[in-house]
Amino acid sequence: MAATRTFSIIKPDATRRNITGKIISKLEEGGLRVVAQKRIQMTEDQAKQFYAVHKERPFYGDLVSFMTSGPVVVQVLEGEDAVARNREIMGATNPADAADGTIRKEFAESIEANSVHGSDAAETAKEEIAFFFTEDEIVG
Ligand code: IDP
Ligand code: MG
Repeated sequence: MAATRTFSIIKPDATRRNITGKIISKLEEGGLRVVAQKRIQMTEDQAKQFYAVHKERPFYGDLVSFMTSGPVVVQVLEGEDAVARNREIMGATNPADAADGTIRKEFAESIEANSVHGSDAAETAKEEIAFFFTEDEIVG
């Protein structure tokens, strides 16, 4: 199967605890390759737009505050079946439900501060990558 791409964020709870390297190691050990990466401070507008799909959910406001509470690392990951592979390595949204060995099981603080974001489908991956990166910033 050909390599595909997905979009990933290392969230503020993880940058705050200086564990971005540990998280990237999990992704790499899981068979994914970082082909674009930058550390940014997300603006409120960016966070609102990025999570617009959740705007009716009760946690939306808190989520936007959390995602802008410190720097994040946005990245494009490449590998076989990258979207699903990344979701597998991340584990369930709620760390209490996440499988052993997953990033969220090992590192997440809570259902909100759960250390990583990963696209949920090929189409969203494409949109999310384009939201943060230009094609010439992606170097496979
Ligand atoms: P995902 O990140 O596993 O795809 P989504 O349902 O898309 O999960 O939710 C997006 C993000 O919103 C989660 O990663 C988490 O940070 C936050 N979130 C999801 N559900 C809750 C909740 O019930 N309370 C607080 N925050 C939540
Ligand atoms: Mg999601």
